Amino acid sequence: MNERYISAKDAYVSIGVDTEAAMRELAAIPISIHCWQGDDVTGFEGDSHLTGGIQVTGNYPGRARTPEELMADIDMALGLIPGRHRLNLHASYAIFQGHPADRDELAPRHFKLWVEFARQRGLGLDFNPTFFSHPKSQHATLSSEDSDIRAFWIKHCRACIKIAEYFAAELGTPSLLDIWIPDGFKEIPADRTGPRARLKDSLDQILSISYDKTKVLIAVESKVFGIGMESYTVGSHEFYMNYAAKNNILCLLDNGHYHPTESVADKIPSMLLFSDKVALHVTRSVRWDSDHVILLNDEIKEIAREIIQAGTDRVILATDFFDASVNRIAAWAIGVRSLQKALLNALLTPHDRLRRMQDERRFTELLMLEEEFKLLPIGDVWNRFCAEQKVQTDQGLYDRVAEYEKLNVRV
Ligand code: RNT
Ligand code: ZN
Repeated sequence: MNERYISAKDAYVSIGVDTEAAMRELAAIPISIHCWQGDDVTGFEGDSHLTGGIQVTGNYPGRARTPEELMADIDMALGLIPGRHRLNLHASYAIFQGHPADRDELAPRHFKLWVEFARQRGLGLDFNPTFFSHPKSQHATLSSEDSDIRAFWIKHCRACIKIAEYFAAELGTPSLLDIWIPDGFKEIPADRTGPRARLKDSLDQILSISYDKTKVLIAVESKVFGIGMESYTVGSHEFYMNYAAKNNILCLLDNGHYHPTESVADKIPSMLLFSDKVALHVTRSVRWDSDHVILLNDEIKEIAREIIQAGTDRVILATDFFDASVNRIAAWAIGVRSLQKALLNALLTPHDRLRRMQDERRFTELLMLEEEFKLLPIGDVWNRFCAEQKVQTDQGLYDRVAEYEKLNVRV
């Protein structure tokens, strides 16, 4: 293994890339790992089933059913993922300990056990208000024509800001709060403006509370369609991009939320010419926003290249996928590790040389170097990185998951 790494290192030196520096940088990139892969976006509120135009498919056994199971599974997954990361929670993962509260009444105490969990493991926490899987989200939430419904969800979101503020204060690292709502229409809307005007007003009301902007980073996440909302989503890309710019909050790009030929890799550098930071949900859509587990495909590689060229401090990274057709710990491990492999690939890319070739319009050479680069031994660098980080290499990864599965049979 060592020999293979040494020869890989030399191969990268020949194109002007330092593998040691690449591994150092990779180890320092935090990814906010979504808790909701572990239990198929169910949460701990009891009776709710998943709504909001998102769907988990598959019937592989073993989803986490309690906070204890989910925490144990997250621990197992973290042990398979190199580097130090963050945990991304949804409001529906509140732990009530016998005293349930509705979404508009959520408070920091409902997340105390999560804060302890995070503190013990040195993780930062990010947060998401949950605008789906609730009786009051049946028709619409922040864009509702019913003022009581709107007031309920505004209150929920404000409560979540306070919870995120608590996370940041307790853990000493800012918390990203991402607002995604499922509001939209199956059929061609008669009025496209009204719901958006109401959403705008709701967001204004939410942001009018005082909160510590150094502790809570608020982001808005757009979408082009959802299941049952094929014709119109209120929170469209243009809506949120403009809202975020005008109100000095963050825009969050989920790469499953655009028309299939649109590229989030292309959006990142454009956004960053106008804002300091951009937030991402990394996922994999197959024909639709299906939230498949991230793999090391061209889309992810291109996104990673833009992140590395922009500077990793400018792109806030989170994962967002949910697959119930495979072992859920494996899903986390495969997905996050694939994103890290894409980042490693980008860190091993001779960006300056490639850029120069583009500027000098040496397109033949550029094409050739790109193709040469694709076959360099990145796998040997990845294995070395895993070994340095004391996590399993790809070989043997399945056995680790299978062993845990056997010890934790859930029927
Ligand atoms: C839905 C959005 C949203 C959710 C999570 C559970 O299409 O991507 O981010 O996946 O909030
Ligand atoms: Zn998302």
